[in-house]
Amino acid sequence: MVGKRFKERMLRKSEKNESRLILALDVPKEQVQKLLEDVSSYIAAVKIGYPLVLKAGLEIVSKIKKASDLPIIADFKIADVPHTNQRIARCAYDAGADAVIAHAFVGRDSLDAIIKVAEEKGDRGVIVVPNMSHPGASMFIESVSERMAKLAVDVGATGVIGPATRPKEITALRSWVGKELLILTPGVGAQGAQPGDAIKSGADFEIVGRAIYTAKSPAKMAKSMRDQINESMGG
Ligand code: OMP
Repeated sequence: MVGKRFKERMLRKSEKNESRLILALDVPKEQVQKLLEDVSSYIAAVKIGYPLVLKAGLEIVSKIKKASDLPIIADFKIADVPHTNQRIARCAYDAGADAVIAHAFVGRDSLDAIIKVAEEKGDRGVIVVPNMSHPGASMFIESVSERMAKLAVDVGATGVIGPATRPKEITALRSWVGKELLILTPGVGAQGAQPGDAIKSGADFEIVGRAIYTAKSPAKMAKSMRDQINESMGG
């Protein structure tokens, strides 16, 4: 498995902040600093994707890296031919990302290319997408999610994305990927899942964006969601 170092970092941060929450930082760059100041002690990692990077530039990853010790997951949903995948992953890791998110549907060679870069860059993480949280996932992706989850294991990925919105599919996902791979689950809050439901079904972390960053007090909301998840785990 690639990315053991990234996985250990995430788990250490998770333990320190007693948190299974990942913040989806899909906000304008002007909001980043304050939001991170408010919620950093209640989360285990941040996920940075196109909504922020396409406006702020890739250097926002480096800036956040310098300003905070939270693990950074670059959510570029990488989905291209092998050599392009490799270049995208290299850009993300060079900017300071600890892990990248990549689509599985492009096939084994495209994922292998990313895993190779992750190894070269010092055991960074690769999170593969075998399923998604939105209703449209039922059109195509759900029907092949078992094969894609097993591909994630075969290529040596660090983890997979699972749909918090459909907890039964997380239980199935866990049975396909085994214990070692991390399962990160978006869909909590704005997309309808309750904090804790995905973890109870076998996930390791819950990804939350809008429910936290549009709240009147993001700090209170992050703390409350973190605590709800912990209570659901019996902690
Ligand atoms: P909220 O719906 O605002 O909590 O944000 C969820 C975050 O997770 C966004 O950054 C989405 O792009 C991302 N996401 C999903 O919502 N569903 C998926 O199936 C996969 C992802 C992802 O890979 O992070």
